[in-house]
Amino acid sequence: GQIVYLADYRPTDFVLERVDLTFELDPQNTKVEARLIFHRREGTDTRAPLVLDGDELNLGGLLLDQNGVPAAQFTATPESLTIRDLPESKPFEITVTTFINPEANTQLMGLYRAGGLYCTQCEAEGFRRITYFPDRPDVLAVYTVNIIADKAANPLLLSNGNFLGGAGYGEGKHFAAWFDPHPKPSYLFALVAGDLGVVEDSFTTMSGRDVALKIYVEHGKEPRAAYAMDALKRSMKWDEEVFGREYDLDIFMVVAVSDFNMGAMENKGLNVFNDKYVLADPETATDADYANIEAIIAHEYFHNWTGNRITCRDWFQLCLKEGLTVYRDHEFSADQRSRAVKRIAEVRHLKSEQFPEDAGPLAHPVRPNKYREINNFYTTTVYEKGSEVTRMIATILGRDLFKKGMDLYFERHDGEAATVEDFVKCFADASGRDLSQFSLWYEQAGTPLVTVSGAYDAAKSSFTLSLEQAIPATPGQATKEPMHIPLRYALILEDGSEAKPVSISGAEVTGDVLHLTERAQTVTFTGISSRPVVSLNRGFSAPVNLHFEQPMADIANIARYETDLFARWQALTDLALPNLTRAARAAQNGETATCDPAFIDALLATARDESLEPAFRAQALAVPSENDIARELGGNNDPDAIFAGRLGVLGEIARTGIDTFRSLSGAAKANGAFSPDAASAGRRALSNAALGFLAHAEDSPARAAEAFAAADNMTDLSAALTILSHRFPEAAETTAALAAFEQRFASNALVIDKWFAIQATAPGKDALDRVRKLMESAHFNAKNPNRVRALVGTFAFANATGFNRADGEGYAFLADQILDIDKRNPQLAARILTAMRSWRSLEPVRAEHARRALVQIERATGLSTDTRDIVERTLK
Ligand code: HT7
Ligand code: ZN
Repeated sequence: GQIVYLADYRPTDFVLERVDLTFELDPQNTKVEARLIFHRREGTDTRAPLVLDGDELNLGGLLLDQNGVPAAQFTATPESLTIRDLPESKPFEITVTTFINPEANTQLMGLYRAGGLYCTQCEAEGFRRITYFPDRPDVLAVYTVNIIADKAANPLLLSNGNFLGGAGYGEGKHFAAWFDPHPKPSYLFALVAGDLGVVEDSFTTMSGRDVALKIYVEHGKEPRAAYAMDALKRSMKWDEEVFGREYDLDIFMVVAVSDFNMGAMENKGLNVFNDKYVLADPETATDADYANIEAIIAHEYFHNWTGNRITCRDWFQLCLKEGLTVYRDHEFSADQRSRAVKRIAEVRHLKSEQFPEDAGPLAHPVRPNKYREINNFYTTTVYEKGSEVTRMIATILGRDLFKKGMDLYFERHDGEAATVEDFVKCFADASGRDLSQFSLWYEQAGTPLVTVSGAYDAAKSSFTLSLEQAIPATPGQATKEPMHIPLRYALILEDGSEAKPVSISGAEVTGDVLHLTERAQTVTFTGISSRPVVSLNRGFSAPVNLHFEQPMADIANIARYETDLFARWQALTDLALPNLTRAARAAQNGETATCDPAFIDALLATARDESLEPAFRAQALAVPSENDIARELGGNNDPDAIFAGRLGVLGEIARTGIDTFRSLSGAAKANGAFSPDAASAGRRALSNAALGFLAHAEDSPARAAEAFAAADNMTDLSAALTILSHRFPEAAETTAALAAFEQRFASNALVIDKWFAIQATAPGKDALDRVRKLMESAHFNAKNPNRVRALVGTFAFANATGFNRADGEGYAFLADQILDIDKRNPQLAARILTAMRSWRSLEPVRAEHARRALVQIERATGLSTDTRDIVERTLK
C-alpha cells in the first residue's frame, strides 16, 4: 500500500455518465458485465489514458463502443485496467467483463456470500473487487442493474433505487432490473440476492408520497424486526421535522445479514445491516441492544442526505458524512429518549474510546491528511470527535443560525461530492462568523487540555476566571495553534441562583457560551454578589480535558444542585476519580486507602433522589471504569492494582449504601409487562446497578442467582449472569447459570455472543484460559466477525486484568489471533489490534511484553496492508 495524501487530490480525467451492470450470479463464478459511458473532462490532456481501479480482478473481456480492443491498447493487472488512445471529446462506451468468486471472498468486501445470501459491501474501496472502475467517491453516475440468478435459491434479487421489472430467464433462472435515478459514487452500490423473509410497512412523506418500507431477515425472524421498523418510521419523520429532509425513492429496504465487518451500510435505498442491529425481542435483546438498533437504523437512514445526496469528494473528507451523521443520530436519540442521559452516555463513550485514541500512537486529525489504508480511518476520532465538532458549530452559532447553515449546505451541495471547507463555509456564510480558527478542530489531533483557576474579589464584587489551553503533541504534529473552544458555563451563587454579571471582559461570551480562543485568557465578571461556584463545560460543550483545582465542596454542590444534569454527573465523576486513583496507587504499593465520605454521600444521595429519573441515577452509580482510572493516572499503569483499588471503592460504597441498594434492587419488577422504552430501561438499569452493589455488600451469589431465575427479559438476565460470572466465577450458581443460558439460547448466535462476551470479560488471570477454551466451543466460528469480536475482541478491549496479564500471555495470545484472522479478514484483524493502542502507558514489564507481541506481528510474512499499517503506527 502506497501512502495517499490529501494535498495530491485532483479530479479524474474522464467523466462517467452512466453505468449499466449485469450480474449472472453463481456462488463460485459470478459473471459481471459493466457498461460504462465516459467522456473526457474538458481541459484535460487529450492523450491521458483511462485508468480503472481493480482489486484481485481478472479481466474476462473488454469492448470499446461494442468492438474488441487490440491488446496493445490496454493493460490489465489485478489492480488496474489502463486503456489508451481513447476519443478526444466524444463520449465512448467501455464494456468490461469480470468473473468473481463470492464464496472465496472471506474479507467481506465486494460481493460475498453470507449465510446463503449474496451480498455486497463496497465502502470504502470494495466496488473495485467486483469490476474495474473509477472507484472513488467523486465519480457520481446513474446506475441500472440487472441481476440474473437461480430462482429457487434466490427468489429475491435486490439492488439500489426503484424496481424496474423482472421475469423468468430460462433454466430455472430469473432476472430483475433496478434503476437508481440519483447519481451516486460506487461505494453506495449494493446487491443482495437470496431467500429471506420480509416485514413490510409504508411511510407517507411530508409532500404526500408513499414509500414502501421493507426489512428483510432470515425466515422465521420477522417478528424480531418490528422494533427496527418502528425506529425507521420515527427516523423518517424526525428528519422531515428537524432537518426538513424528505426521502427520495419509492422504496426503502433494509437487509439483515449475519456476516458483516461493521455495524451497517447506507447503500442508496438498500441499507445492509449486521443483523445484531436489526433483530430484537425482549427475550433476546437488552435495553442497550434496542437503543443501538434505534440509533443505527437512524444513522444509516440519515446518510441518505448526509453522505448520499451530498457525498465526499475524497476519503479524507470522511467526517463530512460520518461526523455529521453521528451528530444527527445523537440528536435523534436525545429527542426520542432522555437528552441528559443520552449526553452522559455519549460523553462516557467519547472519553473511553476517542480520548485514548487521541492520546496514543494512532492519534490523527478529524480530517486526516494522509493514509495508507483507508479502512483504518473509520475511527472513533472521525465518527465521534467529528460529531462533537459539528455540535460545537451548533453551540457557537446557536440553534437558528446552525439550521440556516444546514439548509444552505443542502441547497448548495445537493448532488455534489463536497469537502469539509464547503461545509464550514455554509455556516460562515449563514452566520457572518469567521470560522477559520474553528477549522483547526478538523486539522489538529489531540485532546486539548484547559487549565482553569478562579478568584473572587469581595471588595470589588468581581470574579476572574483564568483559562489556558494546551494541545498535546501527536504523531506528525509537534506543535499546535490555539483553538476556538466554546465552553458553556454558569456561575452559581450561594443561594443556588445563577449570577447575572453586570459586565464581562476578557473573552467573547454569547448567552451561556464563553469563547476561549487564545492560548491564555483572563475573564472578569463584575457585579457578582458572593463567591460563585463555577460550572464549566456544561453539557460537554467542548471535547476537552479540564484541569480545574476546584474545592471539593464546590464540586459536591454541583453534584447536588446543578440544574444541568450532565454537569451533575460530571461532578460525581470528578468526586469519584481522586478516590479511585488514590485506591489504585495504594493497591500498587500493597496498601489500602479509604474513601472520602463526602463522595459516597453525594453518590448515595443521587441514587436515592426520586425527583431524578432512574436512568440518570443508574449513570451516577456506574462509577468510572478501570480505563477511566488508567487515563487519569496517565502512565506506569498496573491494571491489577487499578482493578483492586476500584473494587475496594465499590465495596465501600456497597457497604455504606446497603439499605439504599436493598430498596432499589428489584424495584423495576413492579412495572408489569416488558417495554423497551427509555423510562422502563432506566428503571431496569437502576435496579441492576443496585443489584451489583448488593452482591458486593453481601458477598454472596444468592441474590444474583435469584435474579437470574426470575428474569423475564434479556437485560435482567444478562445483568444477573454478569454479576455471577464476574464476581463469583467459582460458585456453583454461576456454573449452573452459564450452562442454563447456553442451553436455552444455543440456536441464537446473537445471544451466544453475549454468553461469550460475559465470560471473556470476567476479570483475573484465568480469563485467558477461559477464552481459549471457549474458542474450542461448537458455538465459536472464526469466520464470523460477530463471534470473533464477541470473544477475542471483547477480551482484548474490555478485560483489563485478563488481557494485561503480568506474564504477557494475553498479548502473545492476541498476536497469534491477529495473524490468524488477518489471513481471512484483514479489516477485522486490524480493528481488533487497535486494542493495543495504549500499550505505552503500562508499567515497564507489561509494556515490554506488549512491545514484543507487536514486533512478532510486525515481522510476520504476508501481513495485510490493514494490519501492517496499524502495527507499524502502534509501535512508532
Ligand atoms: N458508512 C459505513 C461504513 C462501513 C464500512 C467501512 C469499511 C468497511 C466496511 C464497512 N461497513 C460499513 C457505516 C456507517 O458509518 O454508516
Ligand atoms: Zn455512517
